[in-house]
Amino acid sequence: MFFNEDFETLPREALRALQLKRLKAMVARVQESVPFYQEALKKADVNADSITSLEDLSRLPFTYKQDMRDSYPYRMFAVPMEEIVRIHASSGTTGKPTVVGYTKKDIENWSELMARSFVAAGVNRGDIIHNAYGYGLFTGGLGAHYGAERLGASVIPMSGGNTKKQIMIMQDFGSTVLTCTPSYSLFMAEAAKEEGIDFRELKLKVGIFGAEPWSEEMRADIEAKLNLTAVDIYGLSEIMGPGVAIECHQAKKGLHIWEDHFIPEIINPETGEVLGEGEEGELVITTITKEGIPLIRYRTRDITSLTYEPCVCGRTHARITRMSGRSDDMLIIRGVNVFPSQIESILMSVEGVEPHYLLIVDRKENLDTLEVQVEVGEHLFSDEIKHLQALSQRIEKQIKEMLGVTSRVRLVEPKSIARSEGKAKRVIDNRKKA
Ligand code: DLL
Repeated sequence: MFFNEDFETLPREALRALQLKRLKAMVARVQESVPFYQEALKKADVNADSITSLEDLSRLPFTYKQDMRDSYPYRMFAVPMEEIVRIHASSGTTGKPTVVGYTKKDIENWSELMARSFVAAGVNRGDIIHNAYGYGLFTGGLGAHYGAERLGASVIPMSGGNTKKQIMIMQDFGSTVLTCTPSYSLFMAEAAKEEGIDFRELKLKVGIFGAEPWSEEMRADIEAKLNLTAVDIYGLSEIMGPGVAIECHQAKKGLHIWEDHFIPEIINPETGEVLGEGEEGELVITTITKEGIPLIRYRTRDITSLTYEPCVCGRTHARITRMSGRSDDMLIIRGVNVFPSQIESILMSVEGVEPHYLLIVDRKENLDTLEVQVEVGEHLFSDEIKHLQALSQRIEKQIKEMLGVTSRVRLVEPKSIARSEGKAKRVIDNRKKA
Protein backbone atom coordinates (compact mmCIF):
# COMPACT_ATOMS: atom_id res chain seq x y z
CA MET A 1 0.00 0.00 0.00
CA PHE A 2 1.22 3.45 -0.95
CA PHE A 3 -0.21 6.93 -0.65
CA ASN A 4 1.42 8.21 -3.83
CA GLU A 5 2.68 5.10 -5.57
CA ASP A 6 4.16 6.87 -8.61
CA PHE A 7 6.46 9.00 -6.54
CA GLU A 8 7.18 6.50 -3.78
CA THR A 9 8.34 3.86 -6.25
CA LEU A 10 9.96 6.13 -8.83
CA PRO A 11 12.96 4.33 -10.39
CA ARG A 12 16.18 5.76 -8.94
CA GLU A 13 17.34 7.22 -12.21
CA ALA A 14 14.14 9.22 -12.62
CA LEU A 15 14.29 10.20 -8.97
CA ARG A 16 17.80 11.57 -9.42
CA ALA A 17 16.79 13.49 -12.55
CA LEU A 18 13.89 15.02 -10.64
CA GLN A 19 16.20 15.93 -7.75
CA LEU A 20 18.60 17.72 -10.06
CA LYS A 21 15.83 19.69 -11.73
CA ARG A 22 14.33 20.69 -8.37
CA LEU A 23 17.74 21.48 -6.86
CA LYS A 24 18.58 23.90 -9.66
CA ALA A 25 15.19 25.58 -9.37
CA MET A 26 15.56 25.93 -5.60
CA VAL A 27 19.04 27.44 -5.85
CA ALA A 28 17.74 29.88 -8.46
CA ARG A 29 14.94 30.87 -6.07
CA VAL A 30 17.16 31.53 -3.07
CA GLN A 31 19.80 33.41 -5.00
CA GLU A 32 17.01 35.77 -6.03
CA SER A 33 15.33 36.16 -2.69
CA VAL A 34 17.50 35.37 0.35
CA PRO A 35 20.41 37.76 1.04
CA PHE A 36 22.09 35.13 3.24
CA TYR A 37 22.26 32.69 0.32
CA GLN A 38 23.20 35.36 -2.20
CA GLU A 39 26.30 35.96 -0.17
CA ALA A 40 27.02 32.32 0.67
CA LEU A 41 26.65 31.18 -2.95
CA LYS A 42 28.82 33.99 -4.19
CA LYS A 43 31.51 33.08 -1.70
CA ALA A 44 31.36 29.43 -2.79
CA ASP A 45 31.36 30.56 -6.41
CA VAL A 46 28.30 28.53 -7.43
CA ASN A 47 24.96 29.44 -8.89
CA ALA A 48 21.95 27.63 -10.28
CA ASP A 49 23.41 27.53 -13.80
CA SER A 50 26.72 26.04 -12.71
CA ILE A 51 24.98 23.03 -11.16
CA THR A 52 24.94 20.37 -13.85
CA SER A 53 24.82 17.15 -11.85
CA LEU A 54 23.90 16.00 -8.34
CA GLU A 55 27.61 15.66 -7.60
CA ASP A 56 27.76 19.46 -7.68
CA LEU A 57 25.80 19.47 -4.44
CA SER A 58 29.05 19.09 -2.52
CA ARG A 59 30.19 22.47 -3.90
CA LEU A 60 27.29 24.21 -2.22
CA PRO A 61 27.77 25.85 1.20
CA PHE A 62 26.42 24.37 4.42
CA THR A 63 23.66 26.03 6.44
CA TYR A 64 23.92 25.86 10.24
CA LYS A 65 21.33 26.32 12.96
CA GLN A 66 23.28 29.40 13.97
CA ASP A 67 22.65 30.95 10.53
CA MET A 68 18.94 30.61 11.18
CA ARG A 69 19.31 32.11 14.63
CA ASP A 70 21.23 35.03 13.15
CA SER A 71 18.35 35.60 10.73
CA TYR A 72 15.78 35.67 13.53
CA PRO A 73 12.90 35.79 12.99
CA TYR A 74 12.15 36.05 9.26
CA ARG A 75 15.30 36.90 7.33
CA MET A 76 15.80 33.39 5.92
CA PHE A 77 12.31 33.41 4.39
CA ALA A 78 12.36 33.25 0.59
CA VAL A 79 8.87 34.66 0.01
CA PRO A 80 7.04 37.79 1.19
CA MET A 81 4.99 37.43 4.39
CA GLU A 82 1.76 37.55 2.38
CA GLU A 83 2.62 34.08 1.12
CA ILE A 84 3.34 32.61 4.54
CA VAL A 85 0.33 30.85 6.03
CA ARG A 86 1.89 29.17 9.08
CA ILE A 87 4.78 29.77 11.44
CA HIS A 88 6.40 27.19 13.72
CA ALA A 89 9.44 27.41 15.94
CA SER A 90 11.70 24.98 17.68
CA SER A 91 12.56 25.80 21.24
CA GLY A 92 16.27 25.94 21.75
CA THR A 93 17.68 25.10 25.14
CA THR A 94 19.30 28.50 25.12
CA GLY A 95 18.18 31.83 23.73
CA LYS A 96 15.80 32.44 20.89
CA PRO A 97 13.92 29.73 19.04
CA THR A 98 14.49 28.87 15.38
CA VAL A 99 11.61 30.17 13.30
CA VAL A 100 10.22 28.51 10.17
CA GLY A 101 7.48 29.66 7.79
CA TYR A 102 5.31 27.67 5.39
CA THR A 103 3.47 28.69 2.25
CA LYS A 104 0.17 27.06 1.31
CA LYS A 105 2.08 24.74 -1.02
CA ASP A 106 4.55 23.85 1.77
CA ILE A 107 1.65 22.80 4.01
CA GLU A 108 0.22 20.73 1.16
CA ASN A 109 3.53 18.98 0.58
CA TRP A 110 4.06 18.38 4.29
CA SER A 111 0.55 16.94 4.62
CA GLU A 112 1.23 14.61 1.72
CA LEU A 113 4.56 13.45 3.12
CA MET A 114 2.95 12.81 6.51
CA ALA A 115 0.11 10.92 4.79
CA ARG A 116 2.71 8.85 2.90
CA SER A 117 4.45 8.24 6.22
CA PHE A 118 1.24 7.02 7.86
CA VAL A 119 0.60 4.58 5.02
CA ALA A 120 4.20 3.36 5.15
CA ALA A 121 3.67 2.68 8.87
CA GLY A 122 0.64 0.52 8.07
CA VAL A 123 -2.10 3.09 8.74
CA ASN A 124 -5.11 3.55 6.45
CA ARG A 125 -8.25 5.63 6.07
CA GLY A 126 -10.28 3.49 8.43
CA ASP A 127 -7.95 4.19 11.33
CA ILE A 128 -8.58 6.37 14.36
CA ILE A 129 -5.40 8.28 15.11
CA HIS A 130 -4.83 9.42 18.67
CA ASN A 131 -2.41 12.28 18.19
CA ALA A 132 -0.58 13.06 21.44
CA TYR A 133 2.26 15.06 19.90
CA GLY A 134 2.10 18.60 21.26
CA TYR A 135 0.06 21.13 19.27
CA GLY A 136 1.57 24.58 19.13
CA LEU A 137 4.86 25.98 17.95
CA PHE A 138 6.24 22.42 18.01
CA THR A 139 5.69 20.81 14.61
CA GLY A 140 4.69 17.37 15.93
CA GLY A 141 1.00 17.96 16.66
CA LEU A 142 -0.13 19.92 13.61
CA GLY A 143 2.21 18.02 11.28
CA ALA A 144 0.71 14.66 12.16
CA HIS A 145 -2.78 16.18 12.25
CA TYR A 146 -2.72 17.53 8.70
CA GLY A 147 -1.22 14.28 7.43
CA ALA A 148 -3.95 12.25 9.09
CA GLU A 149 -6.66 14.42 7.54
CA ARG A 150 -4.97 14.29 4.16
CA LEU A 151 -4.99 10.51 4.38
CA GLY A 152 -8.65 10.61 5.32
CA ALA A 153 -8.25 8.85 8.66
CA SER A 154 -10.05 10.10 11.78
CA VAL A 155 -7.73 12.16 13.92
CA ILE A 156 -8.20 12.92 17.61
CA PRO A 157 -6.25 16.14 18.35
CA MET A 158 -5.23 15.32 21.93
CA SER A 159 -1.88 17.13 22.16
CA GLY A 160 0.34 16.21 25.13
CA GLY A 161 -0.56 16.14 28.81
CA ASN A 162 -3.56 15.18 30.91
CA THR A 163 -2.54 11.56 30.77
CA LYS A 164 -5.59 10.11 32.54
CA LYS A 165 -7.90 11.72 30.03
CA GLN A 166 -5.74 10.46 27.16
CA ILE A 167 -6.25 6.92 28.37
CA MET A 168 -9.99 7.32 28.78
CA ILE A 169 -10.33 8.75 25.26
CA MET A 170 -8.21 5.99 23.74
CA GLN A 171 -10.35 3.41 25.45
CA ASP A 172 -13.74 4.97 24.70
CA PHE A 173 -13.01 6.22 21.17
CA GLY A 174 -11.37 2.99 20.07
CA SER A 175 -8.12 4.59 18.87
CA THR A 176 -6.16 2.28 16.59
CA VAL A 177 -3.04 4.40 16.10
CA LEU A 178 -1.02 6.30 18.69
CA THR A 179 1.33 9.14 17.77
CA CYS A 180 3.59 10.59 20.47
CA THR A 181 7.18 10.46 21.69
CA PRO A 182 8.38 6.96 22.63
CA SER A 183 8.97 8.06 26.21
CA TYR A 184 5.43 9.40 26.54
CA SER A 185 3.97 6.14 25.24
CA LEU A 186 5.65 4.30 28.11
CA PHE A 187 4.45 6.89 30.59
CA MET A 188 0.89 6.39 29.34
CA ALA A 189 1.14 2.61 29.65
CA GLU A 190 2.40 3.02 33.18
CA ALA A 191 -0.37 5.47 34.11
CA ALA A 192 -2.97 3.14 32.60
CA LYS A 193 -1.71 0.28 34.74
CA GLU A 194 -2.19 2.41 37.84
CA GLU A 195 -5.81 2.92 36.82
CA GLY A 196 -6.18 -0.82 36.47
CA ILE A 197 -6.29 -0.61 32.66
CA ASP A 198 -4.25 -3.02 30.60
CA PHE A 199 -2.92 -1.11 27.61
CA ARG A 200 -2.65 -4.34 25.71
CA GLU A 201 -6.42 -4.57 25.68
CA LEU A 202 -6.92 -1.29 23.85
CA LYS A 203 -7.52 -1.38 20.09
CA LEU A 204 -4.14 0.18 19.27
CA LYS A 205 -2.28 -1.59 16.48
CA VAL A 206 0.35 0.91 15.37
CA GLY A 207 2.42 3.46 17.28
CA ILE A 208 4.32 6.16 15.38
CA PHE A 209 7.05 7.34 17.66
CA GLY A 210 9.78 9.91 17.18
CA ALA A 211 11.05 13.41 18.01
CA GLU A 212 13.69 11.94 20.32
CA PRO A 213 16.29 9.17 20.12
CA TRP A 214 15.23 5.69 21.20
CA SER A 215 16.82 2.29 20.89
CA GLU A 216 15.86 -1.03 19.33
CA GLU A 217 15.59 -2.44 22.87
CA MET A 218 13.20 0.36 23.81
CA ARG A 219 11.09 -0.58 20.80
CA ALA A 220 10.85 -4.18 22.00
CA ASP A 221 9.78 -2.96 25.43
CA ILE A 222 7.12 -0.62 24.00
CA GLU A 223 5.77 -3.28 21.66
CA ALA A 224 5.42 -5.72 24.56
CA LYS A 225 3.83 -3.23 26.97
CA LEU A 226 1.48 -1.61 24.45
CA ASN A 227 0.80 -4.58 22.17
CA LEU A 228 1.29 -2.70 18.92
CA THR A 229 3.79 -2.32 16.11
CA ALA A 230 6.12 0.57 16.96
CA VAL A 231 7.48 2.52 14.00
CA ASP A 232 10.22 5.16 14.08
CA ILE A 233 9.49 8.56 12.52
CA TYR A 234 12.05 11.32 12.03
CA GLY A 235 11.85 14.97 11.25
CA LEU A 236 12.97 18.41 12.31
CA SER A 237 11.34 21.80 12.22
CA GLU A 238 14.04 23.44 10.15
CA ILE A 239 13.47 20.98 7.32
CA MET A 240 9.68 20.60 7.70
CA GLY A 241 8.63 18.78 10.86
CA PRO A 242 7.64 15.12 11.36
CA GLY A 243 7.53 12.96 8.23
CA VAL A 244 10.92 13.72 6.70
CA ALA A 245 11.64 10.01 7.06
CA ILE A 246 9.81 6.96 8.39
CA GLU A 247 10.23 3.22 8.71
CA CYS A 248 7.95 1.04 6.63
CA HIS A 249 6.06 -1.52 8.68
CA GLN A 250 7.11 -4.31 6.33
CA ALA A 251 10.83 -4.06 7.07
CA LYS A 252 11.16 -1.76 10.11
CA LYS A 253 14.76 -1.48 9.09
CA GLY A 254 15.89 2.03 8.32
CA LEU A 255 13.72 5.09 7.67
CA HIS A 256 12.79 5.99 4.10
CA ILE A 257 13.62 9.62 3.48
CA TRP A 258 11.30 11.24 0.90
CA GLU A 259 13.89 11.97 -1.72
CA ASP A 260 11.62 13.75 -4.18
CA HIS A 261 11.55 16.57 -1.60
CA PHE A 262 14.85 16.21 0.27
CA ILE A 263 18.38 15.31 -0.74
CA PRO A 264 20.23 13.56 2.09
CA GLU A 265 24.00 13.37 2.47
CA ILE A 266 26.18 11.92 5.21
CA ILE A 267 29.30 13.87 6.07
CA ASN A 268 32.20 13.71 8.46
CA PRO A 269 31.10 16.34 10.98
CA GLU A 270 34.66 17.47 11.60
CA THR A 271 35.91 17.84 8.04
CA GLY A 272 32.68 18.26 6.10
CA GLU A 273 33.78 15.52 3.69
CA VAL A 274 30.92 13.56 2.07
CA LEU A 275 30.91 9.91 3.18
CA GLY A 276 29.88 6.83 1.25
CA GLU A 277 26.89 4.52 1.54
CA GLY A 278 26.78 2.75 4.90
CA GLU A 279 29.29 5.04 6.59
CA GLU A 280 28.15 6.71 9.78
CA GLY A 281 28.26 10.48 10.07
CA GLU A 282 26.18 13.63 10.28
CA LEU A 283 23.00 13.85 8.24
CA VAL A 284 22.86 16.89 5.96
CA ILE A 285 19.61 17.71 4.19
CA THR A 286 18.86 19.97 1.24
CA THR A 287 15.19 20.85 0.74
CA ILE A 288 14.30 20.96 -2.96
CA THR A 289 10.61 21.88 -2.95
CA LYS A 290 10.22 24.15 0.04
CA GLU A 291 9.06 27.70 -0.73
CA GLY A 292 8.85 29.46 2.64
CA ILE A 293 12.28 28.63 3.91
CA PRO A 294 14.35 26.50 1.53
CA LEU A 295 17.61 25.25 3.04
CA ILE A 296 20.82 24.26 1.32
CA ARG A 297 22.84 21.47 2.99
CA TYR A 298 21.39 21.95 6.46
CA ARG A 299 23.59 20.47 9.18
CA THR A 300 21.13 18.43 11.27
CA ARG A 301 23.77 17.29 13.83
CA ASP A 302 21.99 13.92 13.81
CA ILE A 303 24.22 10.88 13.44
CA THR A 304 23.15 8.12 11.06
CA SER A 305 24.09 6.38 7.80
CA LEU A 306 22.42 6.01 4.40
CA THR A 307 21.57 3.00 2.27
CA TYR A 308 20.18 2.88 -1.26
CA GLU A 309 19.54 -0.86 -1.16
CA PRO A 310 16.11 -1.87 -2.45
CA CYS A 311 13.56 -2.42 0.30
CA VAL A 312 10.97 -5.21 0.54
CA CYS A 313 8.17 -2.62 0.67
CA GLY A 314 8.88 -1.50 -2.90
CA ARG A 315 9.73 2.10 -2.05
CA THR A 316 12.79 3.28 -3.94
CA HIS A 317 13.69 6.10 -1.55
CA ALA A 318 16.93 5.78 0.41
CA ARG A 319 16.87 4.73 4.04
CA ILE A 320 18.67 6.27 6.99
CA THR A 321 19.44 4.05 9.95
CA ARG A 322 17.91 4.76 13.35
CA MET A 323 19.58 7.86 14.75
CA SER A 324 22.30 6.93 17.18
CA GLY A 325 22.12 10.40 18.68
CA ARG A 326 23.06 13.98 18.00
CA SER A 327 26.64 15.02 17.67
CA ASP A 328 25.95 17.66 20.29
CA ASP A 329 24.43 15.06 22.68
CA MET A 330 27.52 12.95 22.48
CA LEU A 331 29.18 12.81 25.86
CA ILE A 332 32.90 12.75 26.11
CA ILE A 333 33.73 11.03 29.36
CA ARG A 334 37.42 10.87 30.14
CA GLY A 335 38.07 11.02 26.44
CA VAL A 336 35.64 8.27 25.48
CA ASN A 337 32.76 9.19 23.18
CA VAL A 338 29.45 7.89 24.44
CA PHE A 339 25.94 8.37 23.13
CA PRO A 340 23.09 8.15 25.66
CA SER A 341 21.43 5.68 23.28
CA GLN A 342 24.30 3.22 23.74
CA ILE A 343 23.79 3.23 27.48
CA GLU A 344 20.06 2.87 26.91
CA SER A 345 20.65 -0.28 24.84
CA ILE A 346 22.69 -1.84 27.61
CA LEU A 347 20.17 -0.93 30.32
CA MET A 348 17.24 -2.22 28.33
CA SER A 349 18.84 -5.59 27.86
CA VAL A 350 18.92 -6.18 31.62
CA GLU A 351 15.96 -8.02 33.07
CA GLY A 352 13.99 -6.10 35.70
CA VAL A 353 15.34 -2.71 34.65
CA GLU A 354 12.71 -0.17 33.56
CA PRO A 355 13.02 2.15 30.52
CA HIS A 356 13.41 5.24 32.70
CA TYR A 357 16.92 6.51 33.23
CA LEU A 358 19.00 9.62 33.71
CA LEU A 359 22.69 10.15 33.08
CA ILE A 360 24.45 12.58 35.35
CA VAL A 361 27.87 13.71 34.24
CA ASP A 362 30.12 15.70 36.51
CA ARG A 363 33.75 16.57 37.05
CA LYS A 364 35.35 15.76 40.39
CA GLU A 365 38.98 16.54 41.07
CA ASN A 366 39.51 17.10 37.36
CA LEU A 367 38.10 13.73 36.46
CA ASP A 368 34.84 13.15 34.60
CA THR A 369 32.30 11.02 36.41
CA LEU A 370 29.23 9.30 35.05
CA GLU A 371 26.35 8.30 37.23
CA VAL A 372 23.62 6.21 35.65
CA GLN A 373 20.34 6.36 37.54
CA VAL A 374 17.88 3.75 36.40
CA GLU A 375 14.60 2.54 37.80
CA VAL A 376 14.00 -1.07 38.67
CA GLY A 377 10.67 -2.83 39.01
CA GLU A 378 8.81 -2.89 42.33
CA HIS A 379 9.61 -6.56 43.03
CA LEU A 380 13.32 -5.98 42.52
CA PHE A 381 13.43 -2.80 44.53
CA SER A 382 12.00 -4.51 47.59
CA ASP A 383 14.57 -7.27 47.17
CA GLU A 384 17.55 -7.66 49.46
CA ILE A 385 20.21 -4.96 49.28
CA LYS A 386 22.88 -7.41 48.25
CA HIS A 387 20.88 -8.46 45.20
CA LEU A 388 20.52 -4.86 44.13
CA GLN A 389 24.20 -4.27 44.63
CA ALA A 390 25.07 -7.28 42.53
CA LEU A 391 22.77 -6.05 39.78
CA SER A 392 24.22 -2.54 39.68
CA GLN A 393 27.73 -3.97 39.60
CA ARG A 394 26.76 -6.21 36.71
CA ILE A 395 25.47 -3.22 34.74
CA GLU A 396 28.60 -1.19 35.56
CA LYS A 397 30.69 -4.05 34.26
CA GLN A 398 28.71 -4.26 31.03
CA ILE A 399 29.00 -0.52 30.43
CA LYS A 400 32.73 -0.74 31.02
CA GLU A 401 33.14 -3.74 28.72
CA MET A 402 30.98 -2.46 25.90
CA LEU A 403 31.70 1.26 25.94
CA GLY A 404 34.97 1.52 27.80
CA VAL A 405 33.76 3.99 30.40
CA THR A 406 33.63 3.68 34.13
CA SER A 407 30.27 4.52 35.63
CA ARG A 408 28.41 4.33 38.86
CA VAL A 409 25.01 2.73 38.48
CA ARG A 410 22.34 3.69 40.98
CA LEU A 411 19.18 1.63 40.92
CA VAL A 412 16.37 3.90 41.96
CA GLU A 413 12.81 3.42 43.12
CA PRO A 414 10.04 2.93 40.58
CA LYS A 415 8.63 6.28 39.32
CA SER A 416 11.38 8.39 40.89
CA ILE A 417 12.72 9.69 37.57
CA ALA A 418 10.69 12.55 36.09
CA ARG A 419 8.34 11.52 33.29
CA SER A 420 7.88 13.58 30.16
CA GLU A 421 4.87 14.27 27.97
CA GLY A 422 7.12 15.32 25.13
CA LYS A 423 10.82 14.88 24.61
CA ALA A 424 12.47 13.10 27.54
CA LYS A 425 15.44 14.63 29.32
CA ARG A 426 18.08 11.94 29.64
CA VAL A 427 21.26 13.80 30.49
CA ILE A 428 22.34 16.31 33.12
CA ASP A 429 25.83 17.50 32.40
CA ASN A 430 27.04 19.48 35.40
CA ARG A 431 30.40 20.12 33.76
CA LYS A 432 28.79 22.66 31.47
CA LYS A 433 28.02 24.95 34.40
CA ALA A 434 31.68 25.43 35.20
O1 DLL B 1 11.01 16.68 16.77
C1 DLL B 1 9.81 16.88 14.69
C2 DLL B 1 9.14 15.59 14.96
C3 DLL B 1 7.90 15.57 15.56
C4 DLL B 1 9.73 14.40 14.56
C5 DLL B 1 7.25 14.38 15.79
C6 DLL B 1 9.08 13.19 14.76
C7 DLL B 1 7.85 13.19 15.38
P1 DLL B 1 12.33 19.36 16.42
O2 DLL B 1 11.65 19.68 17.69
O3 DLL B 1 12.83 20.46 15.57
O4 DLL B 1 11.38 18.54 15.49
O5 DLL B 1 13.52 18.39 16.80
C8 DLL B 1 14.30 17.79 15.80
O6 DLL B 1 14.72 15.84 17.18
O7 DLL B 1 17.15 16.93 14.83
C9 DLL B 1 16.61 14.95 16.15
O8 DLL B 1 17.74 15.29 16.94
C10 DLL B 1 15.44 14.63 17.06
N1 DLL B 1 14.60 13.59 16.45
C11 DLL B 1 13.47 13.72 15.76
N2 DLL B 1 12.99 12.51 15.39
C12 DLL B 1 13.87 11.58 15.86
C13 DLL B 1 13.95 10.17 15.81
C14 DLL B 1 10.78 17.32 15.77
N3 DLL B 1 13.03 9.42 15.22
C15 DLL B 1 15.33 16.88 16.40
N4 DLL B 1 15.04 9.59 16.38
C16 DLL B 1 16.12 16.14 15.36
C17 DLL B 1 16.00 10.32 16.98
C18 DLL B 1 14.92 12.28 16.52
N5 DLL B 1 15.96 11.64 17.08
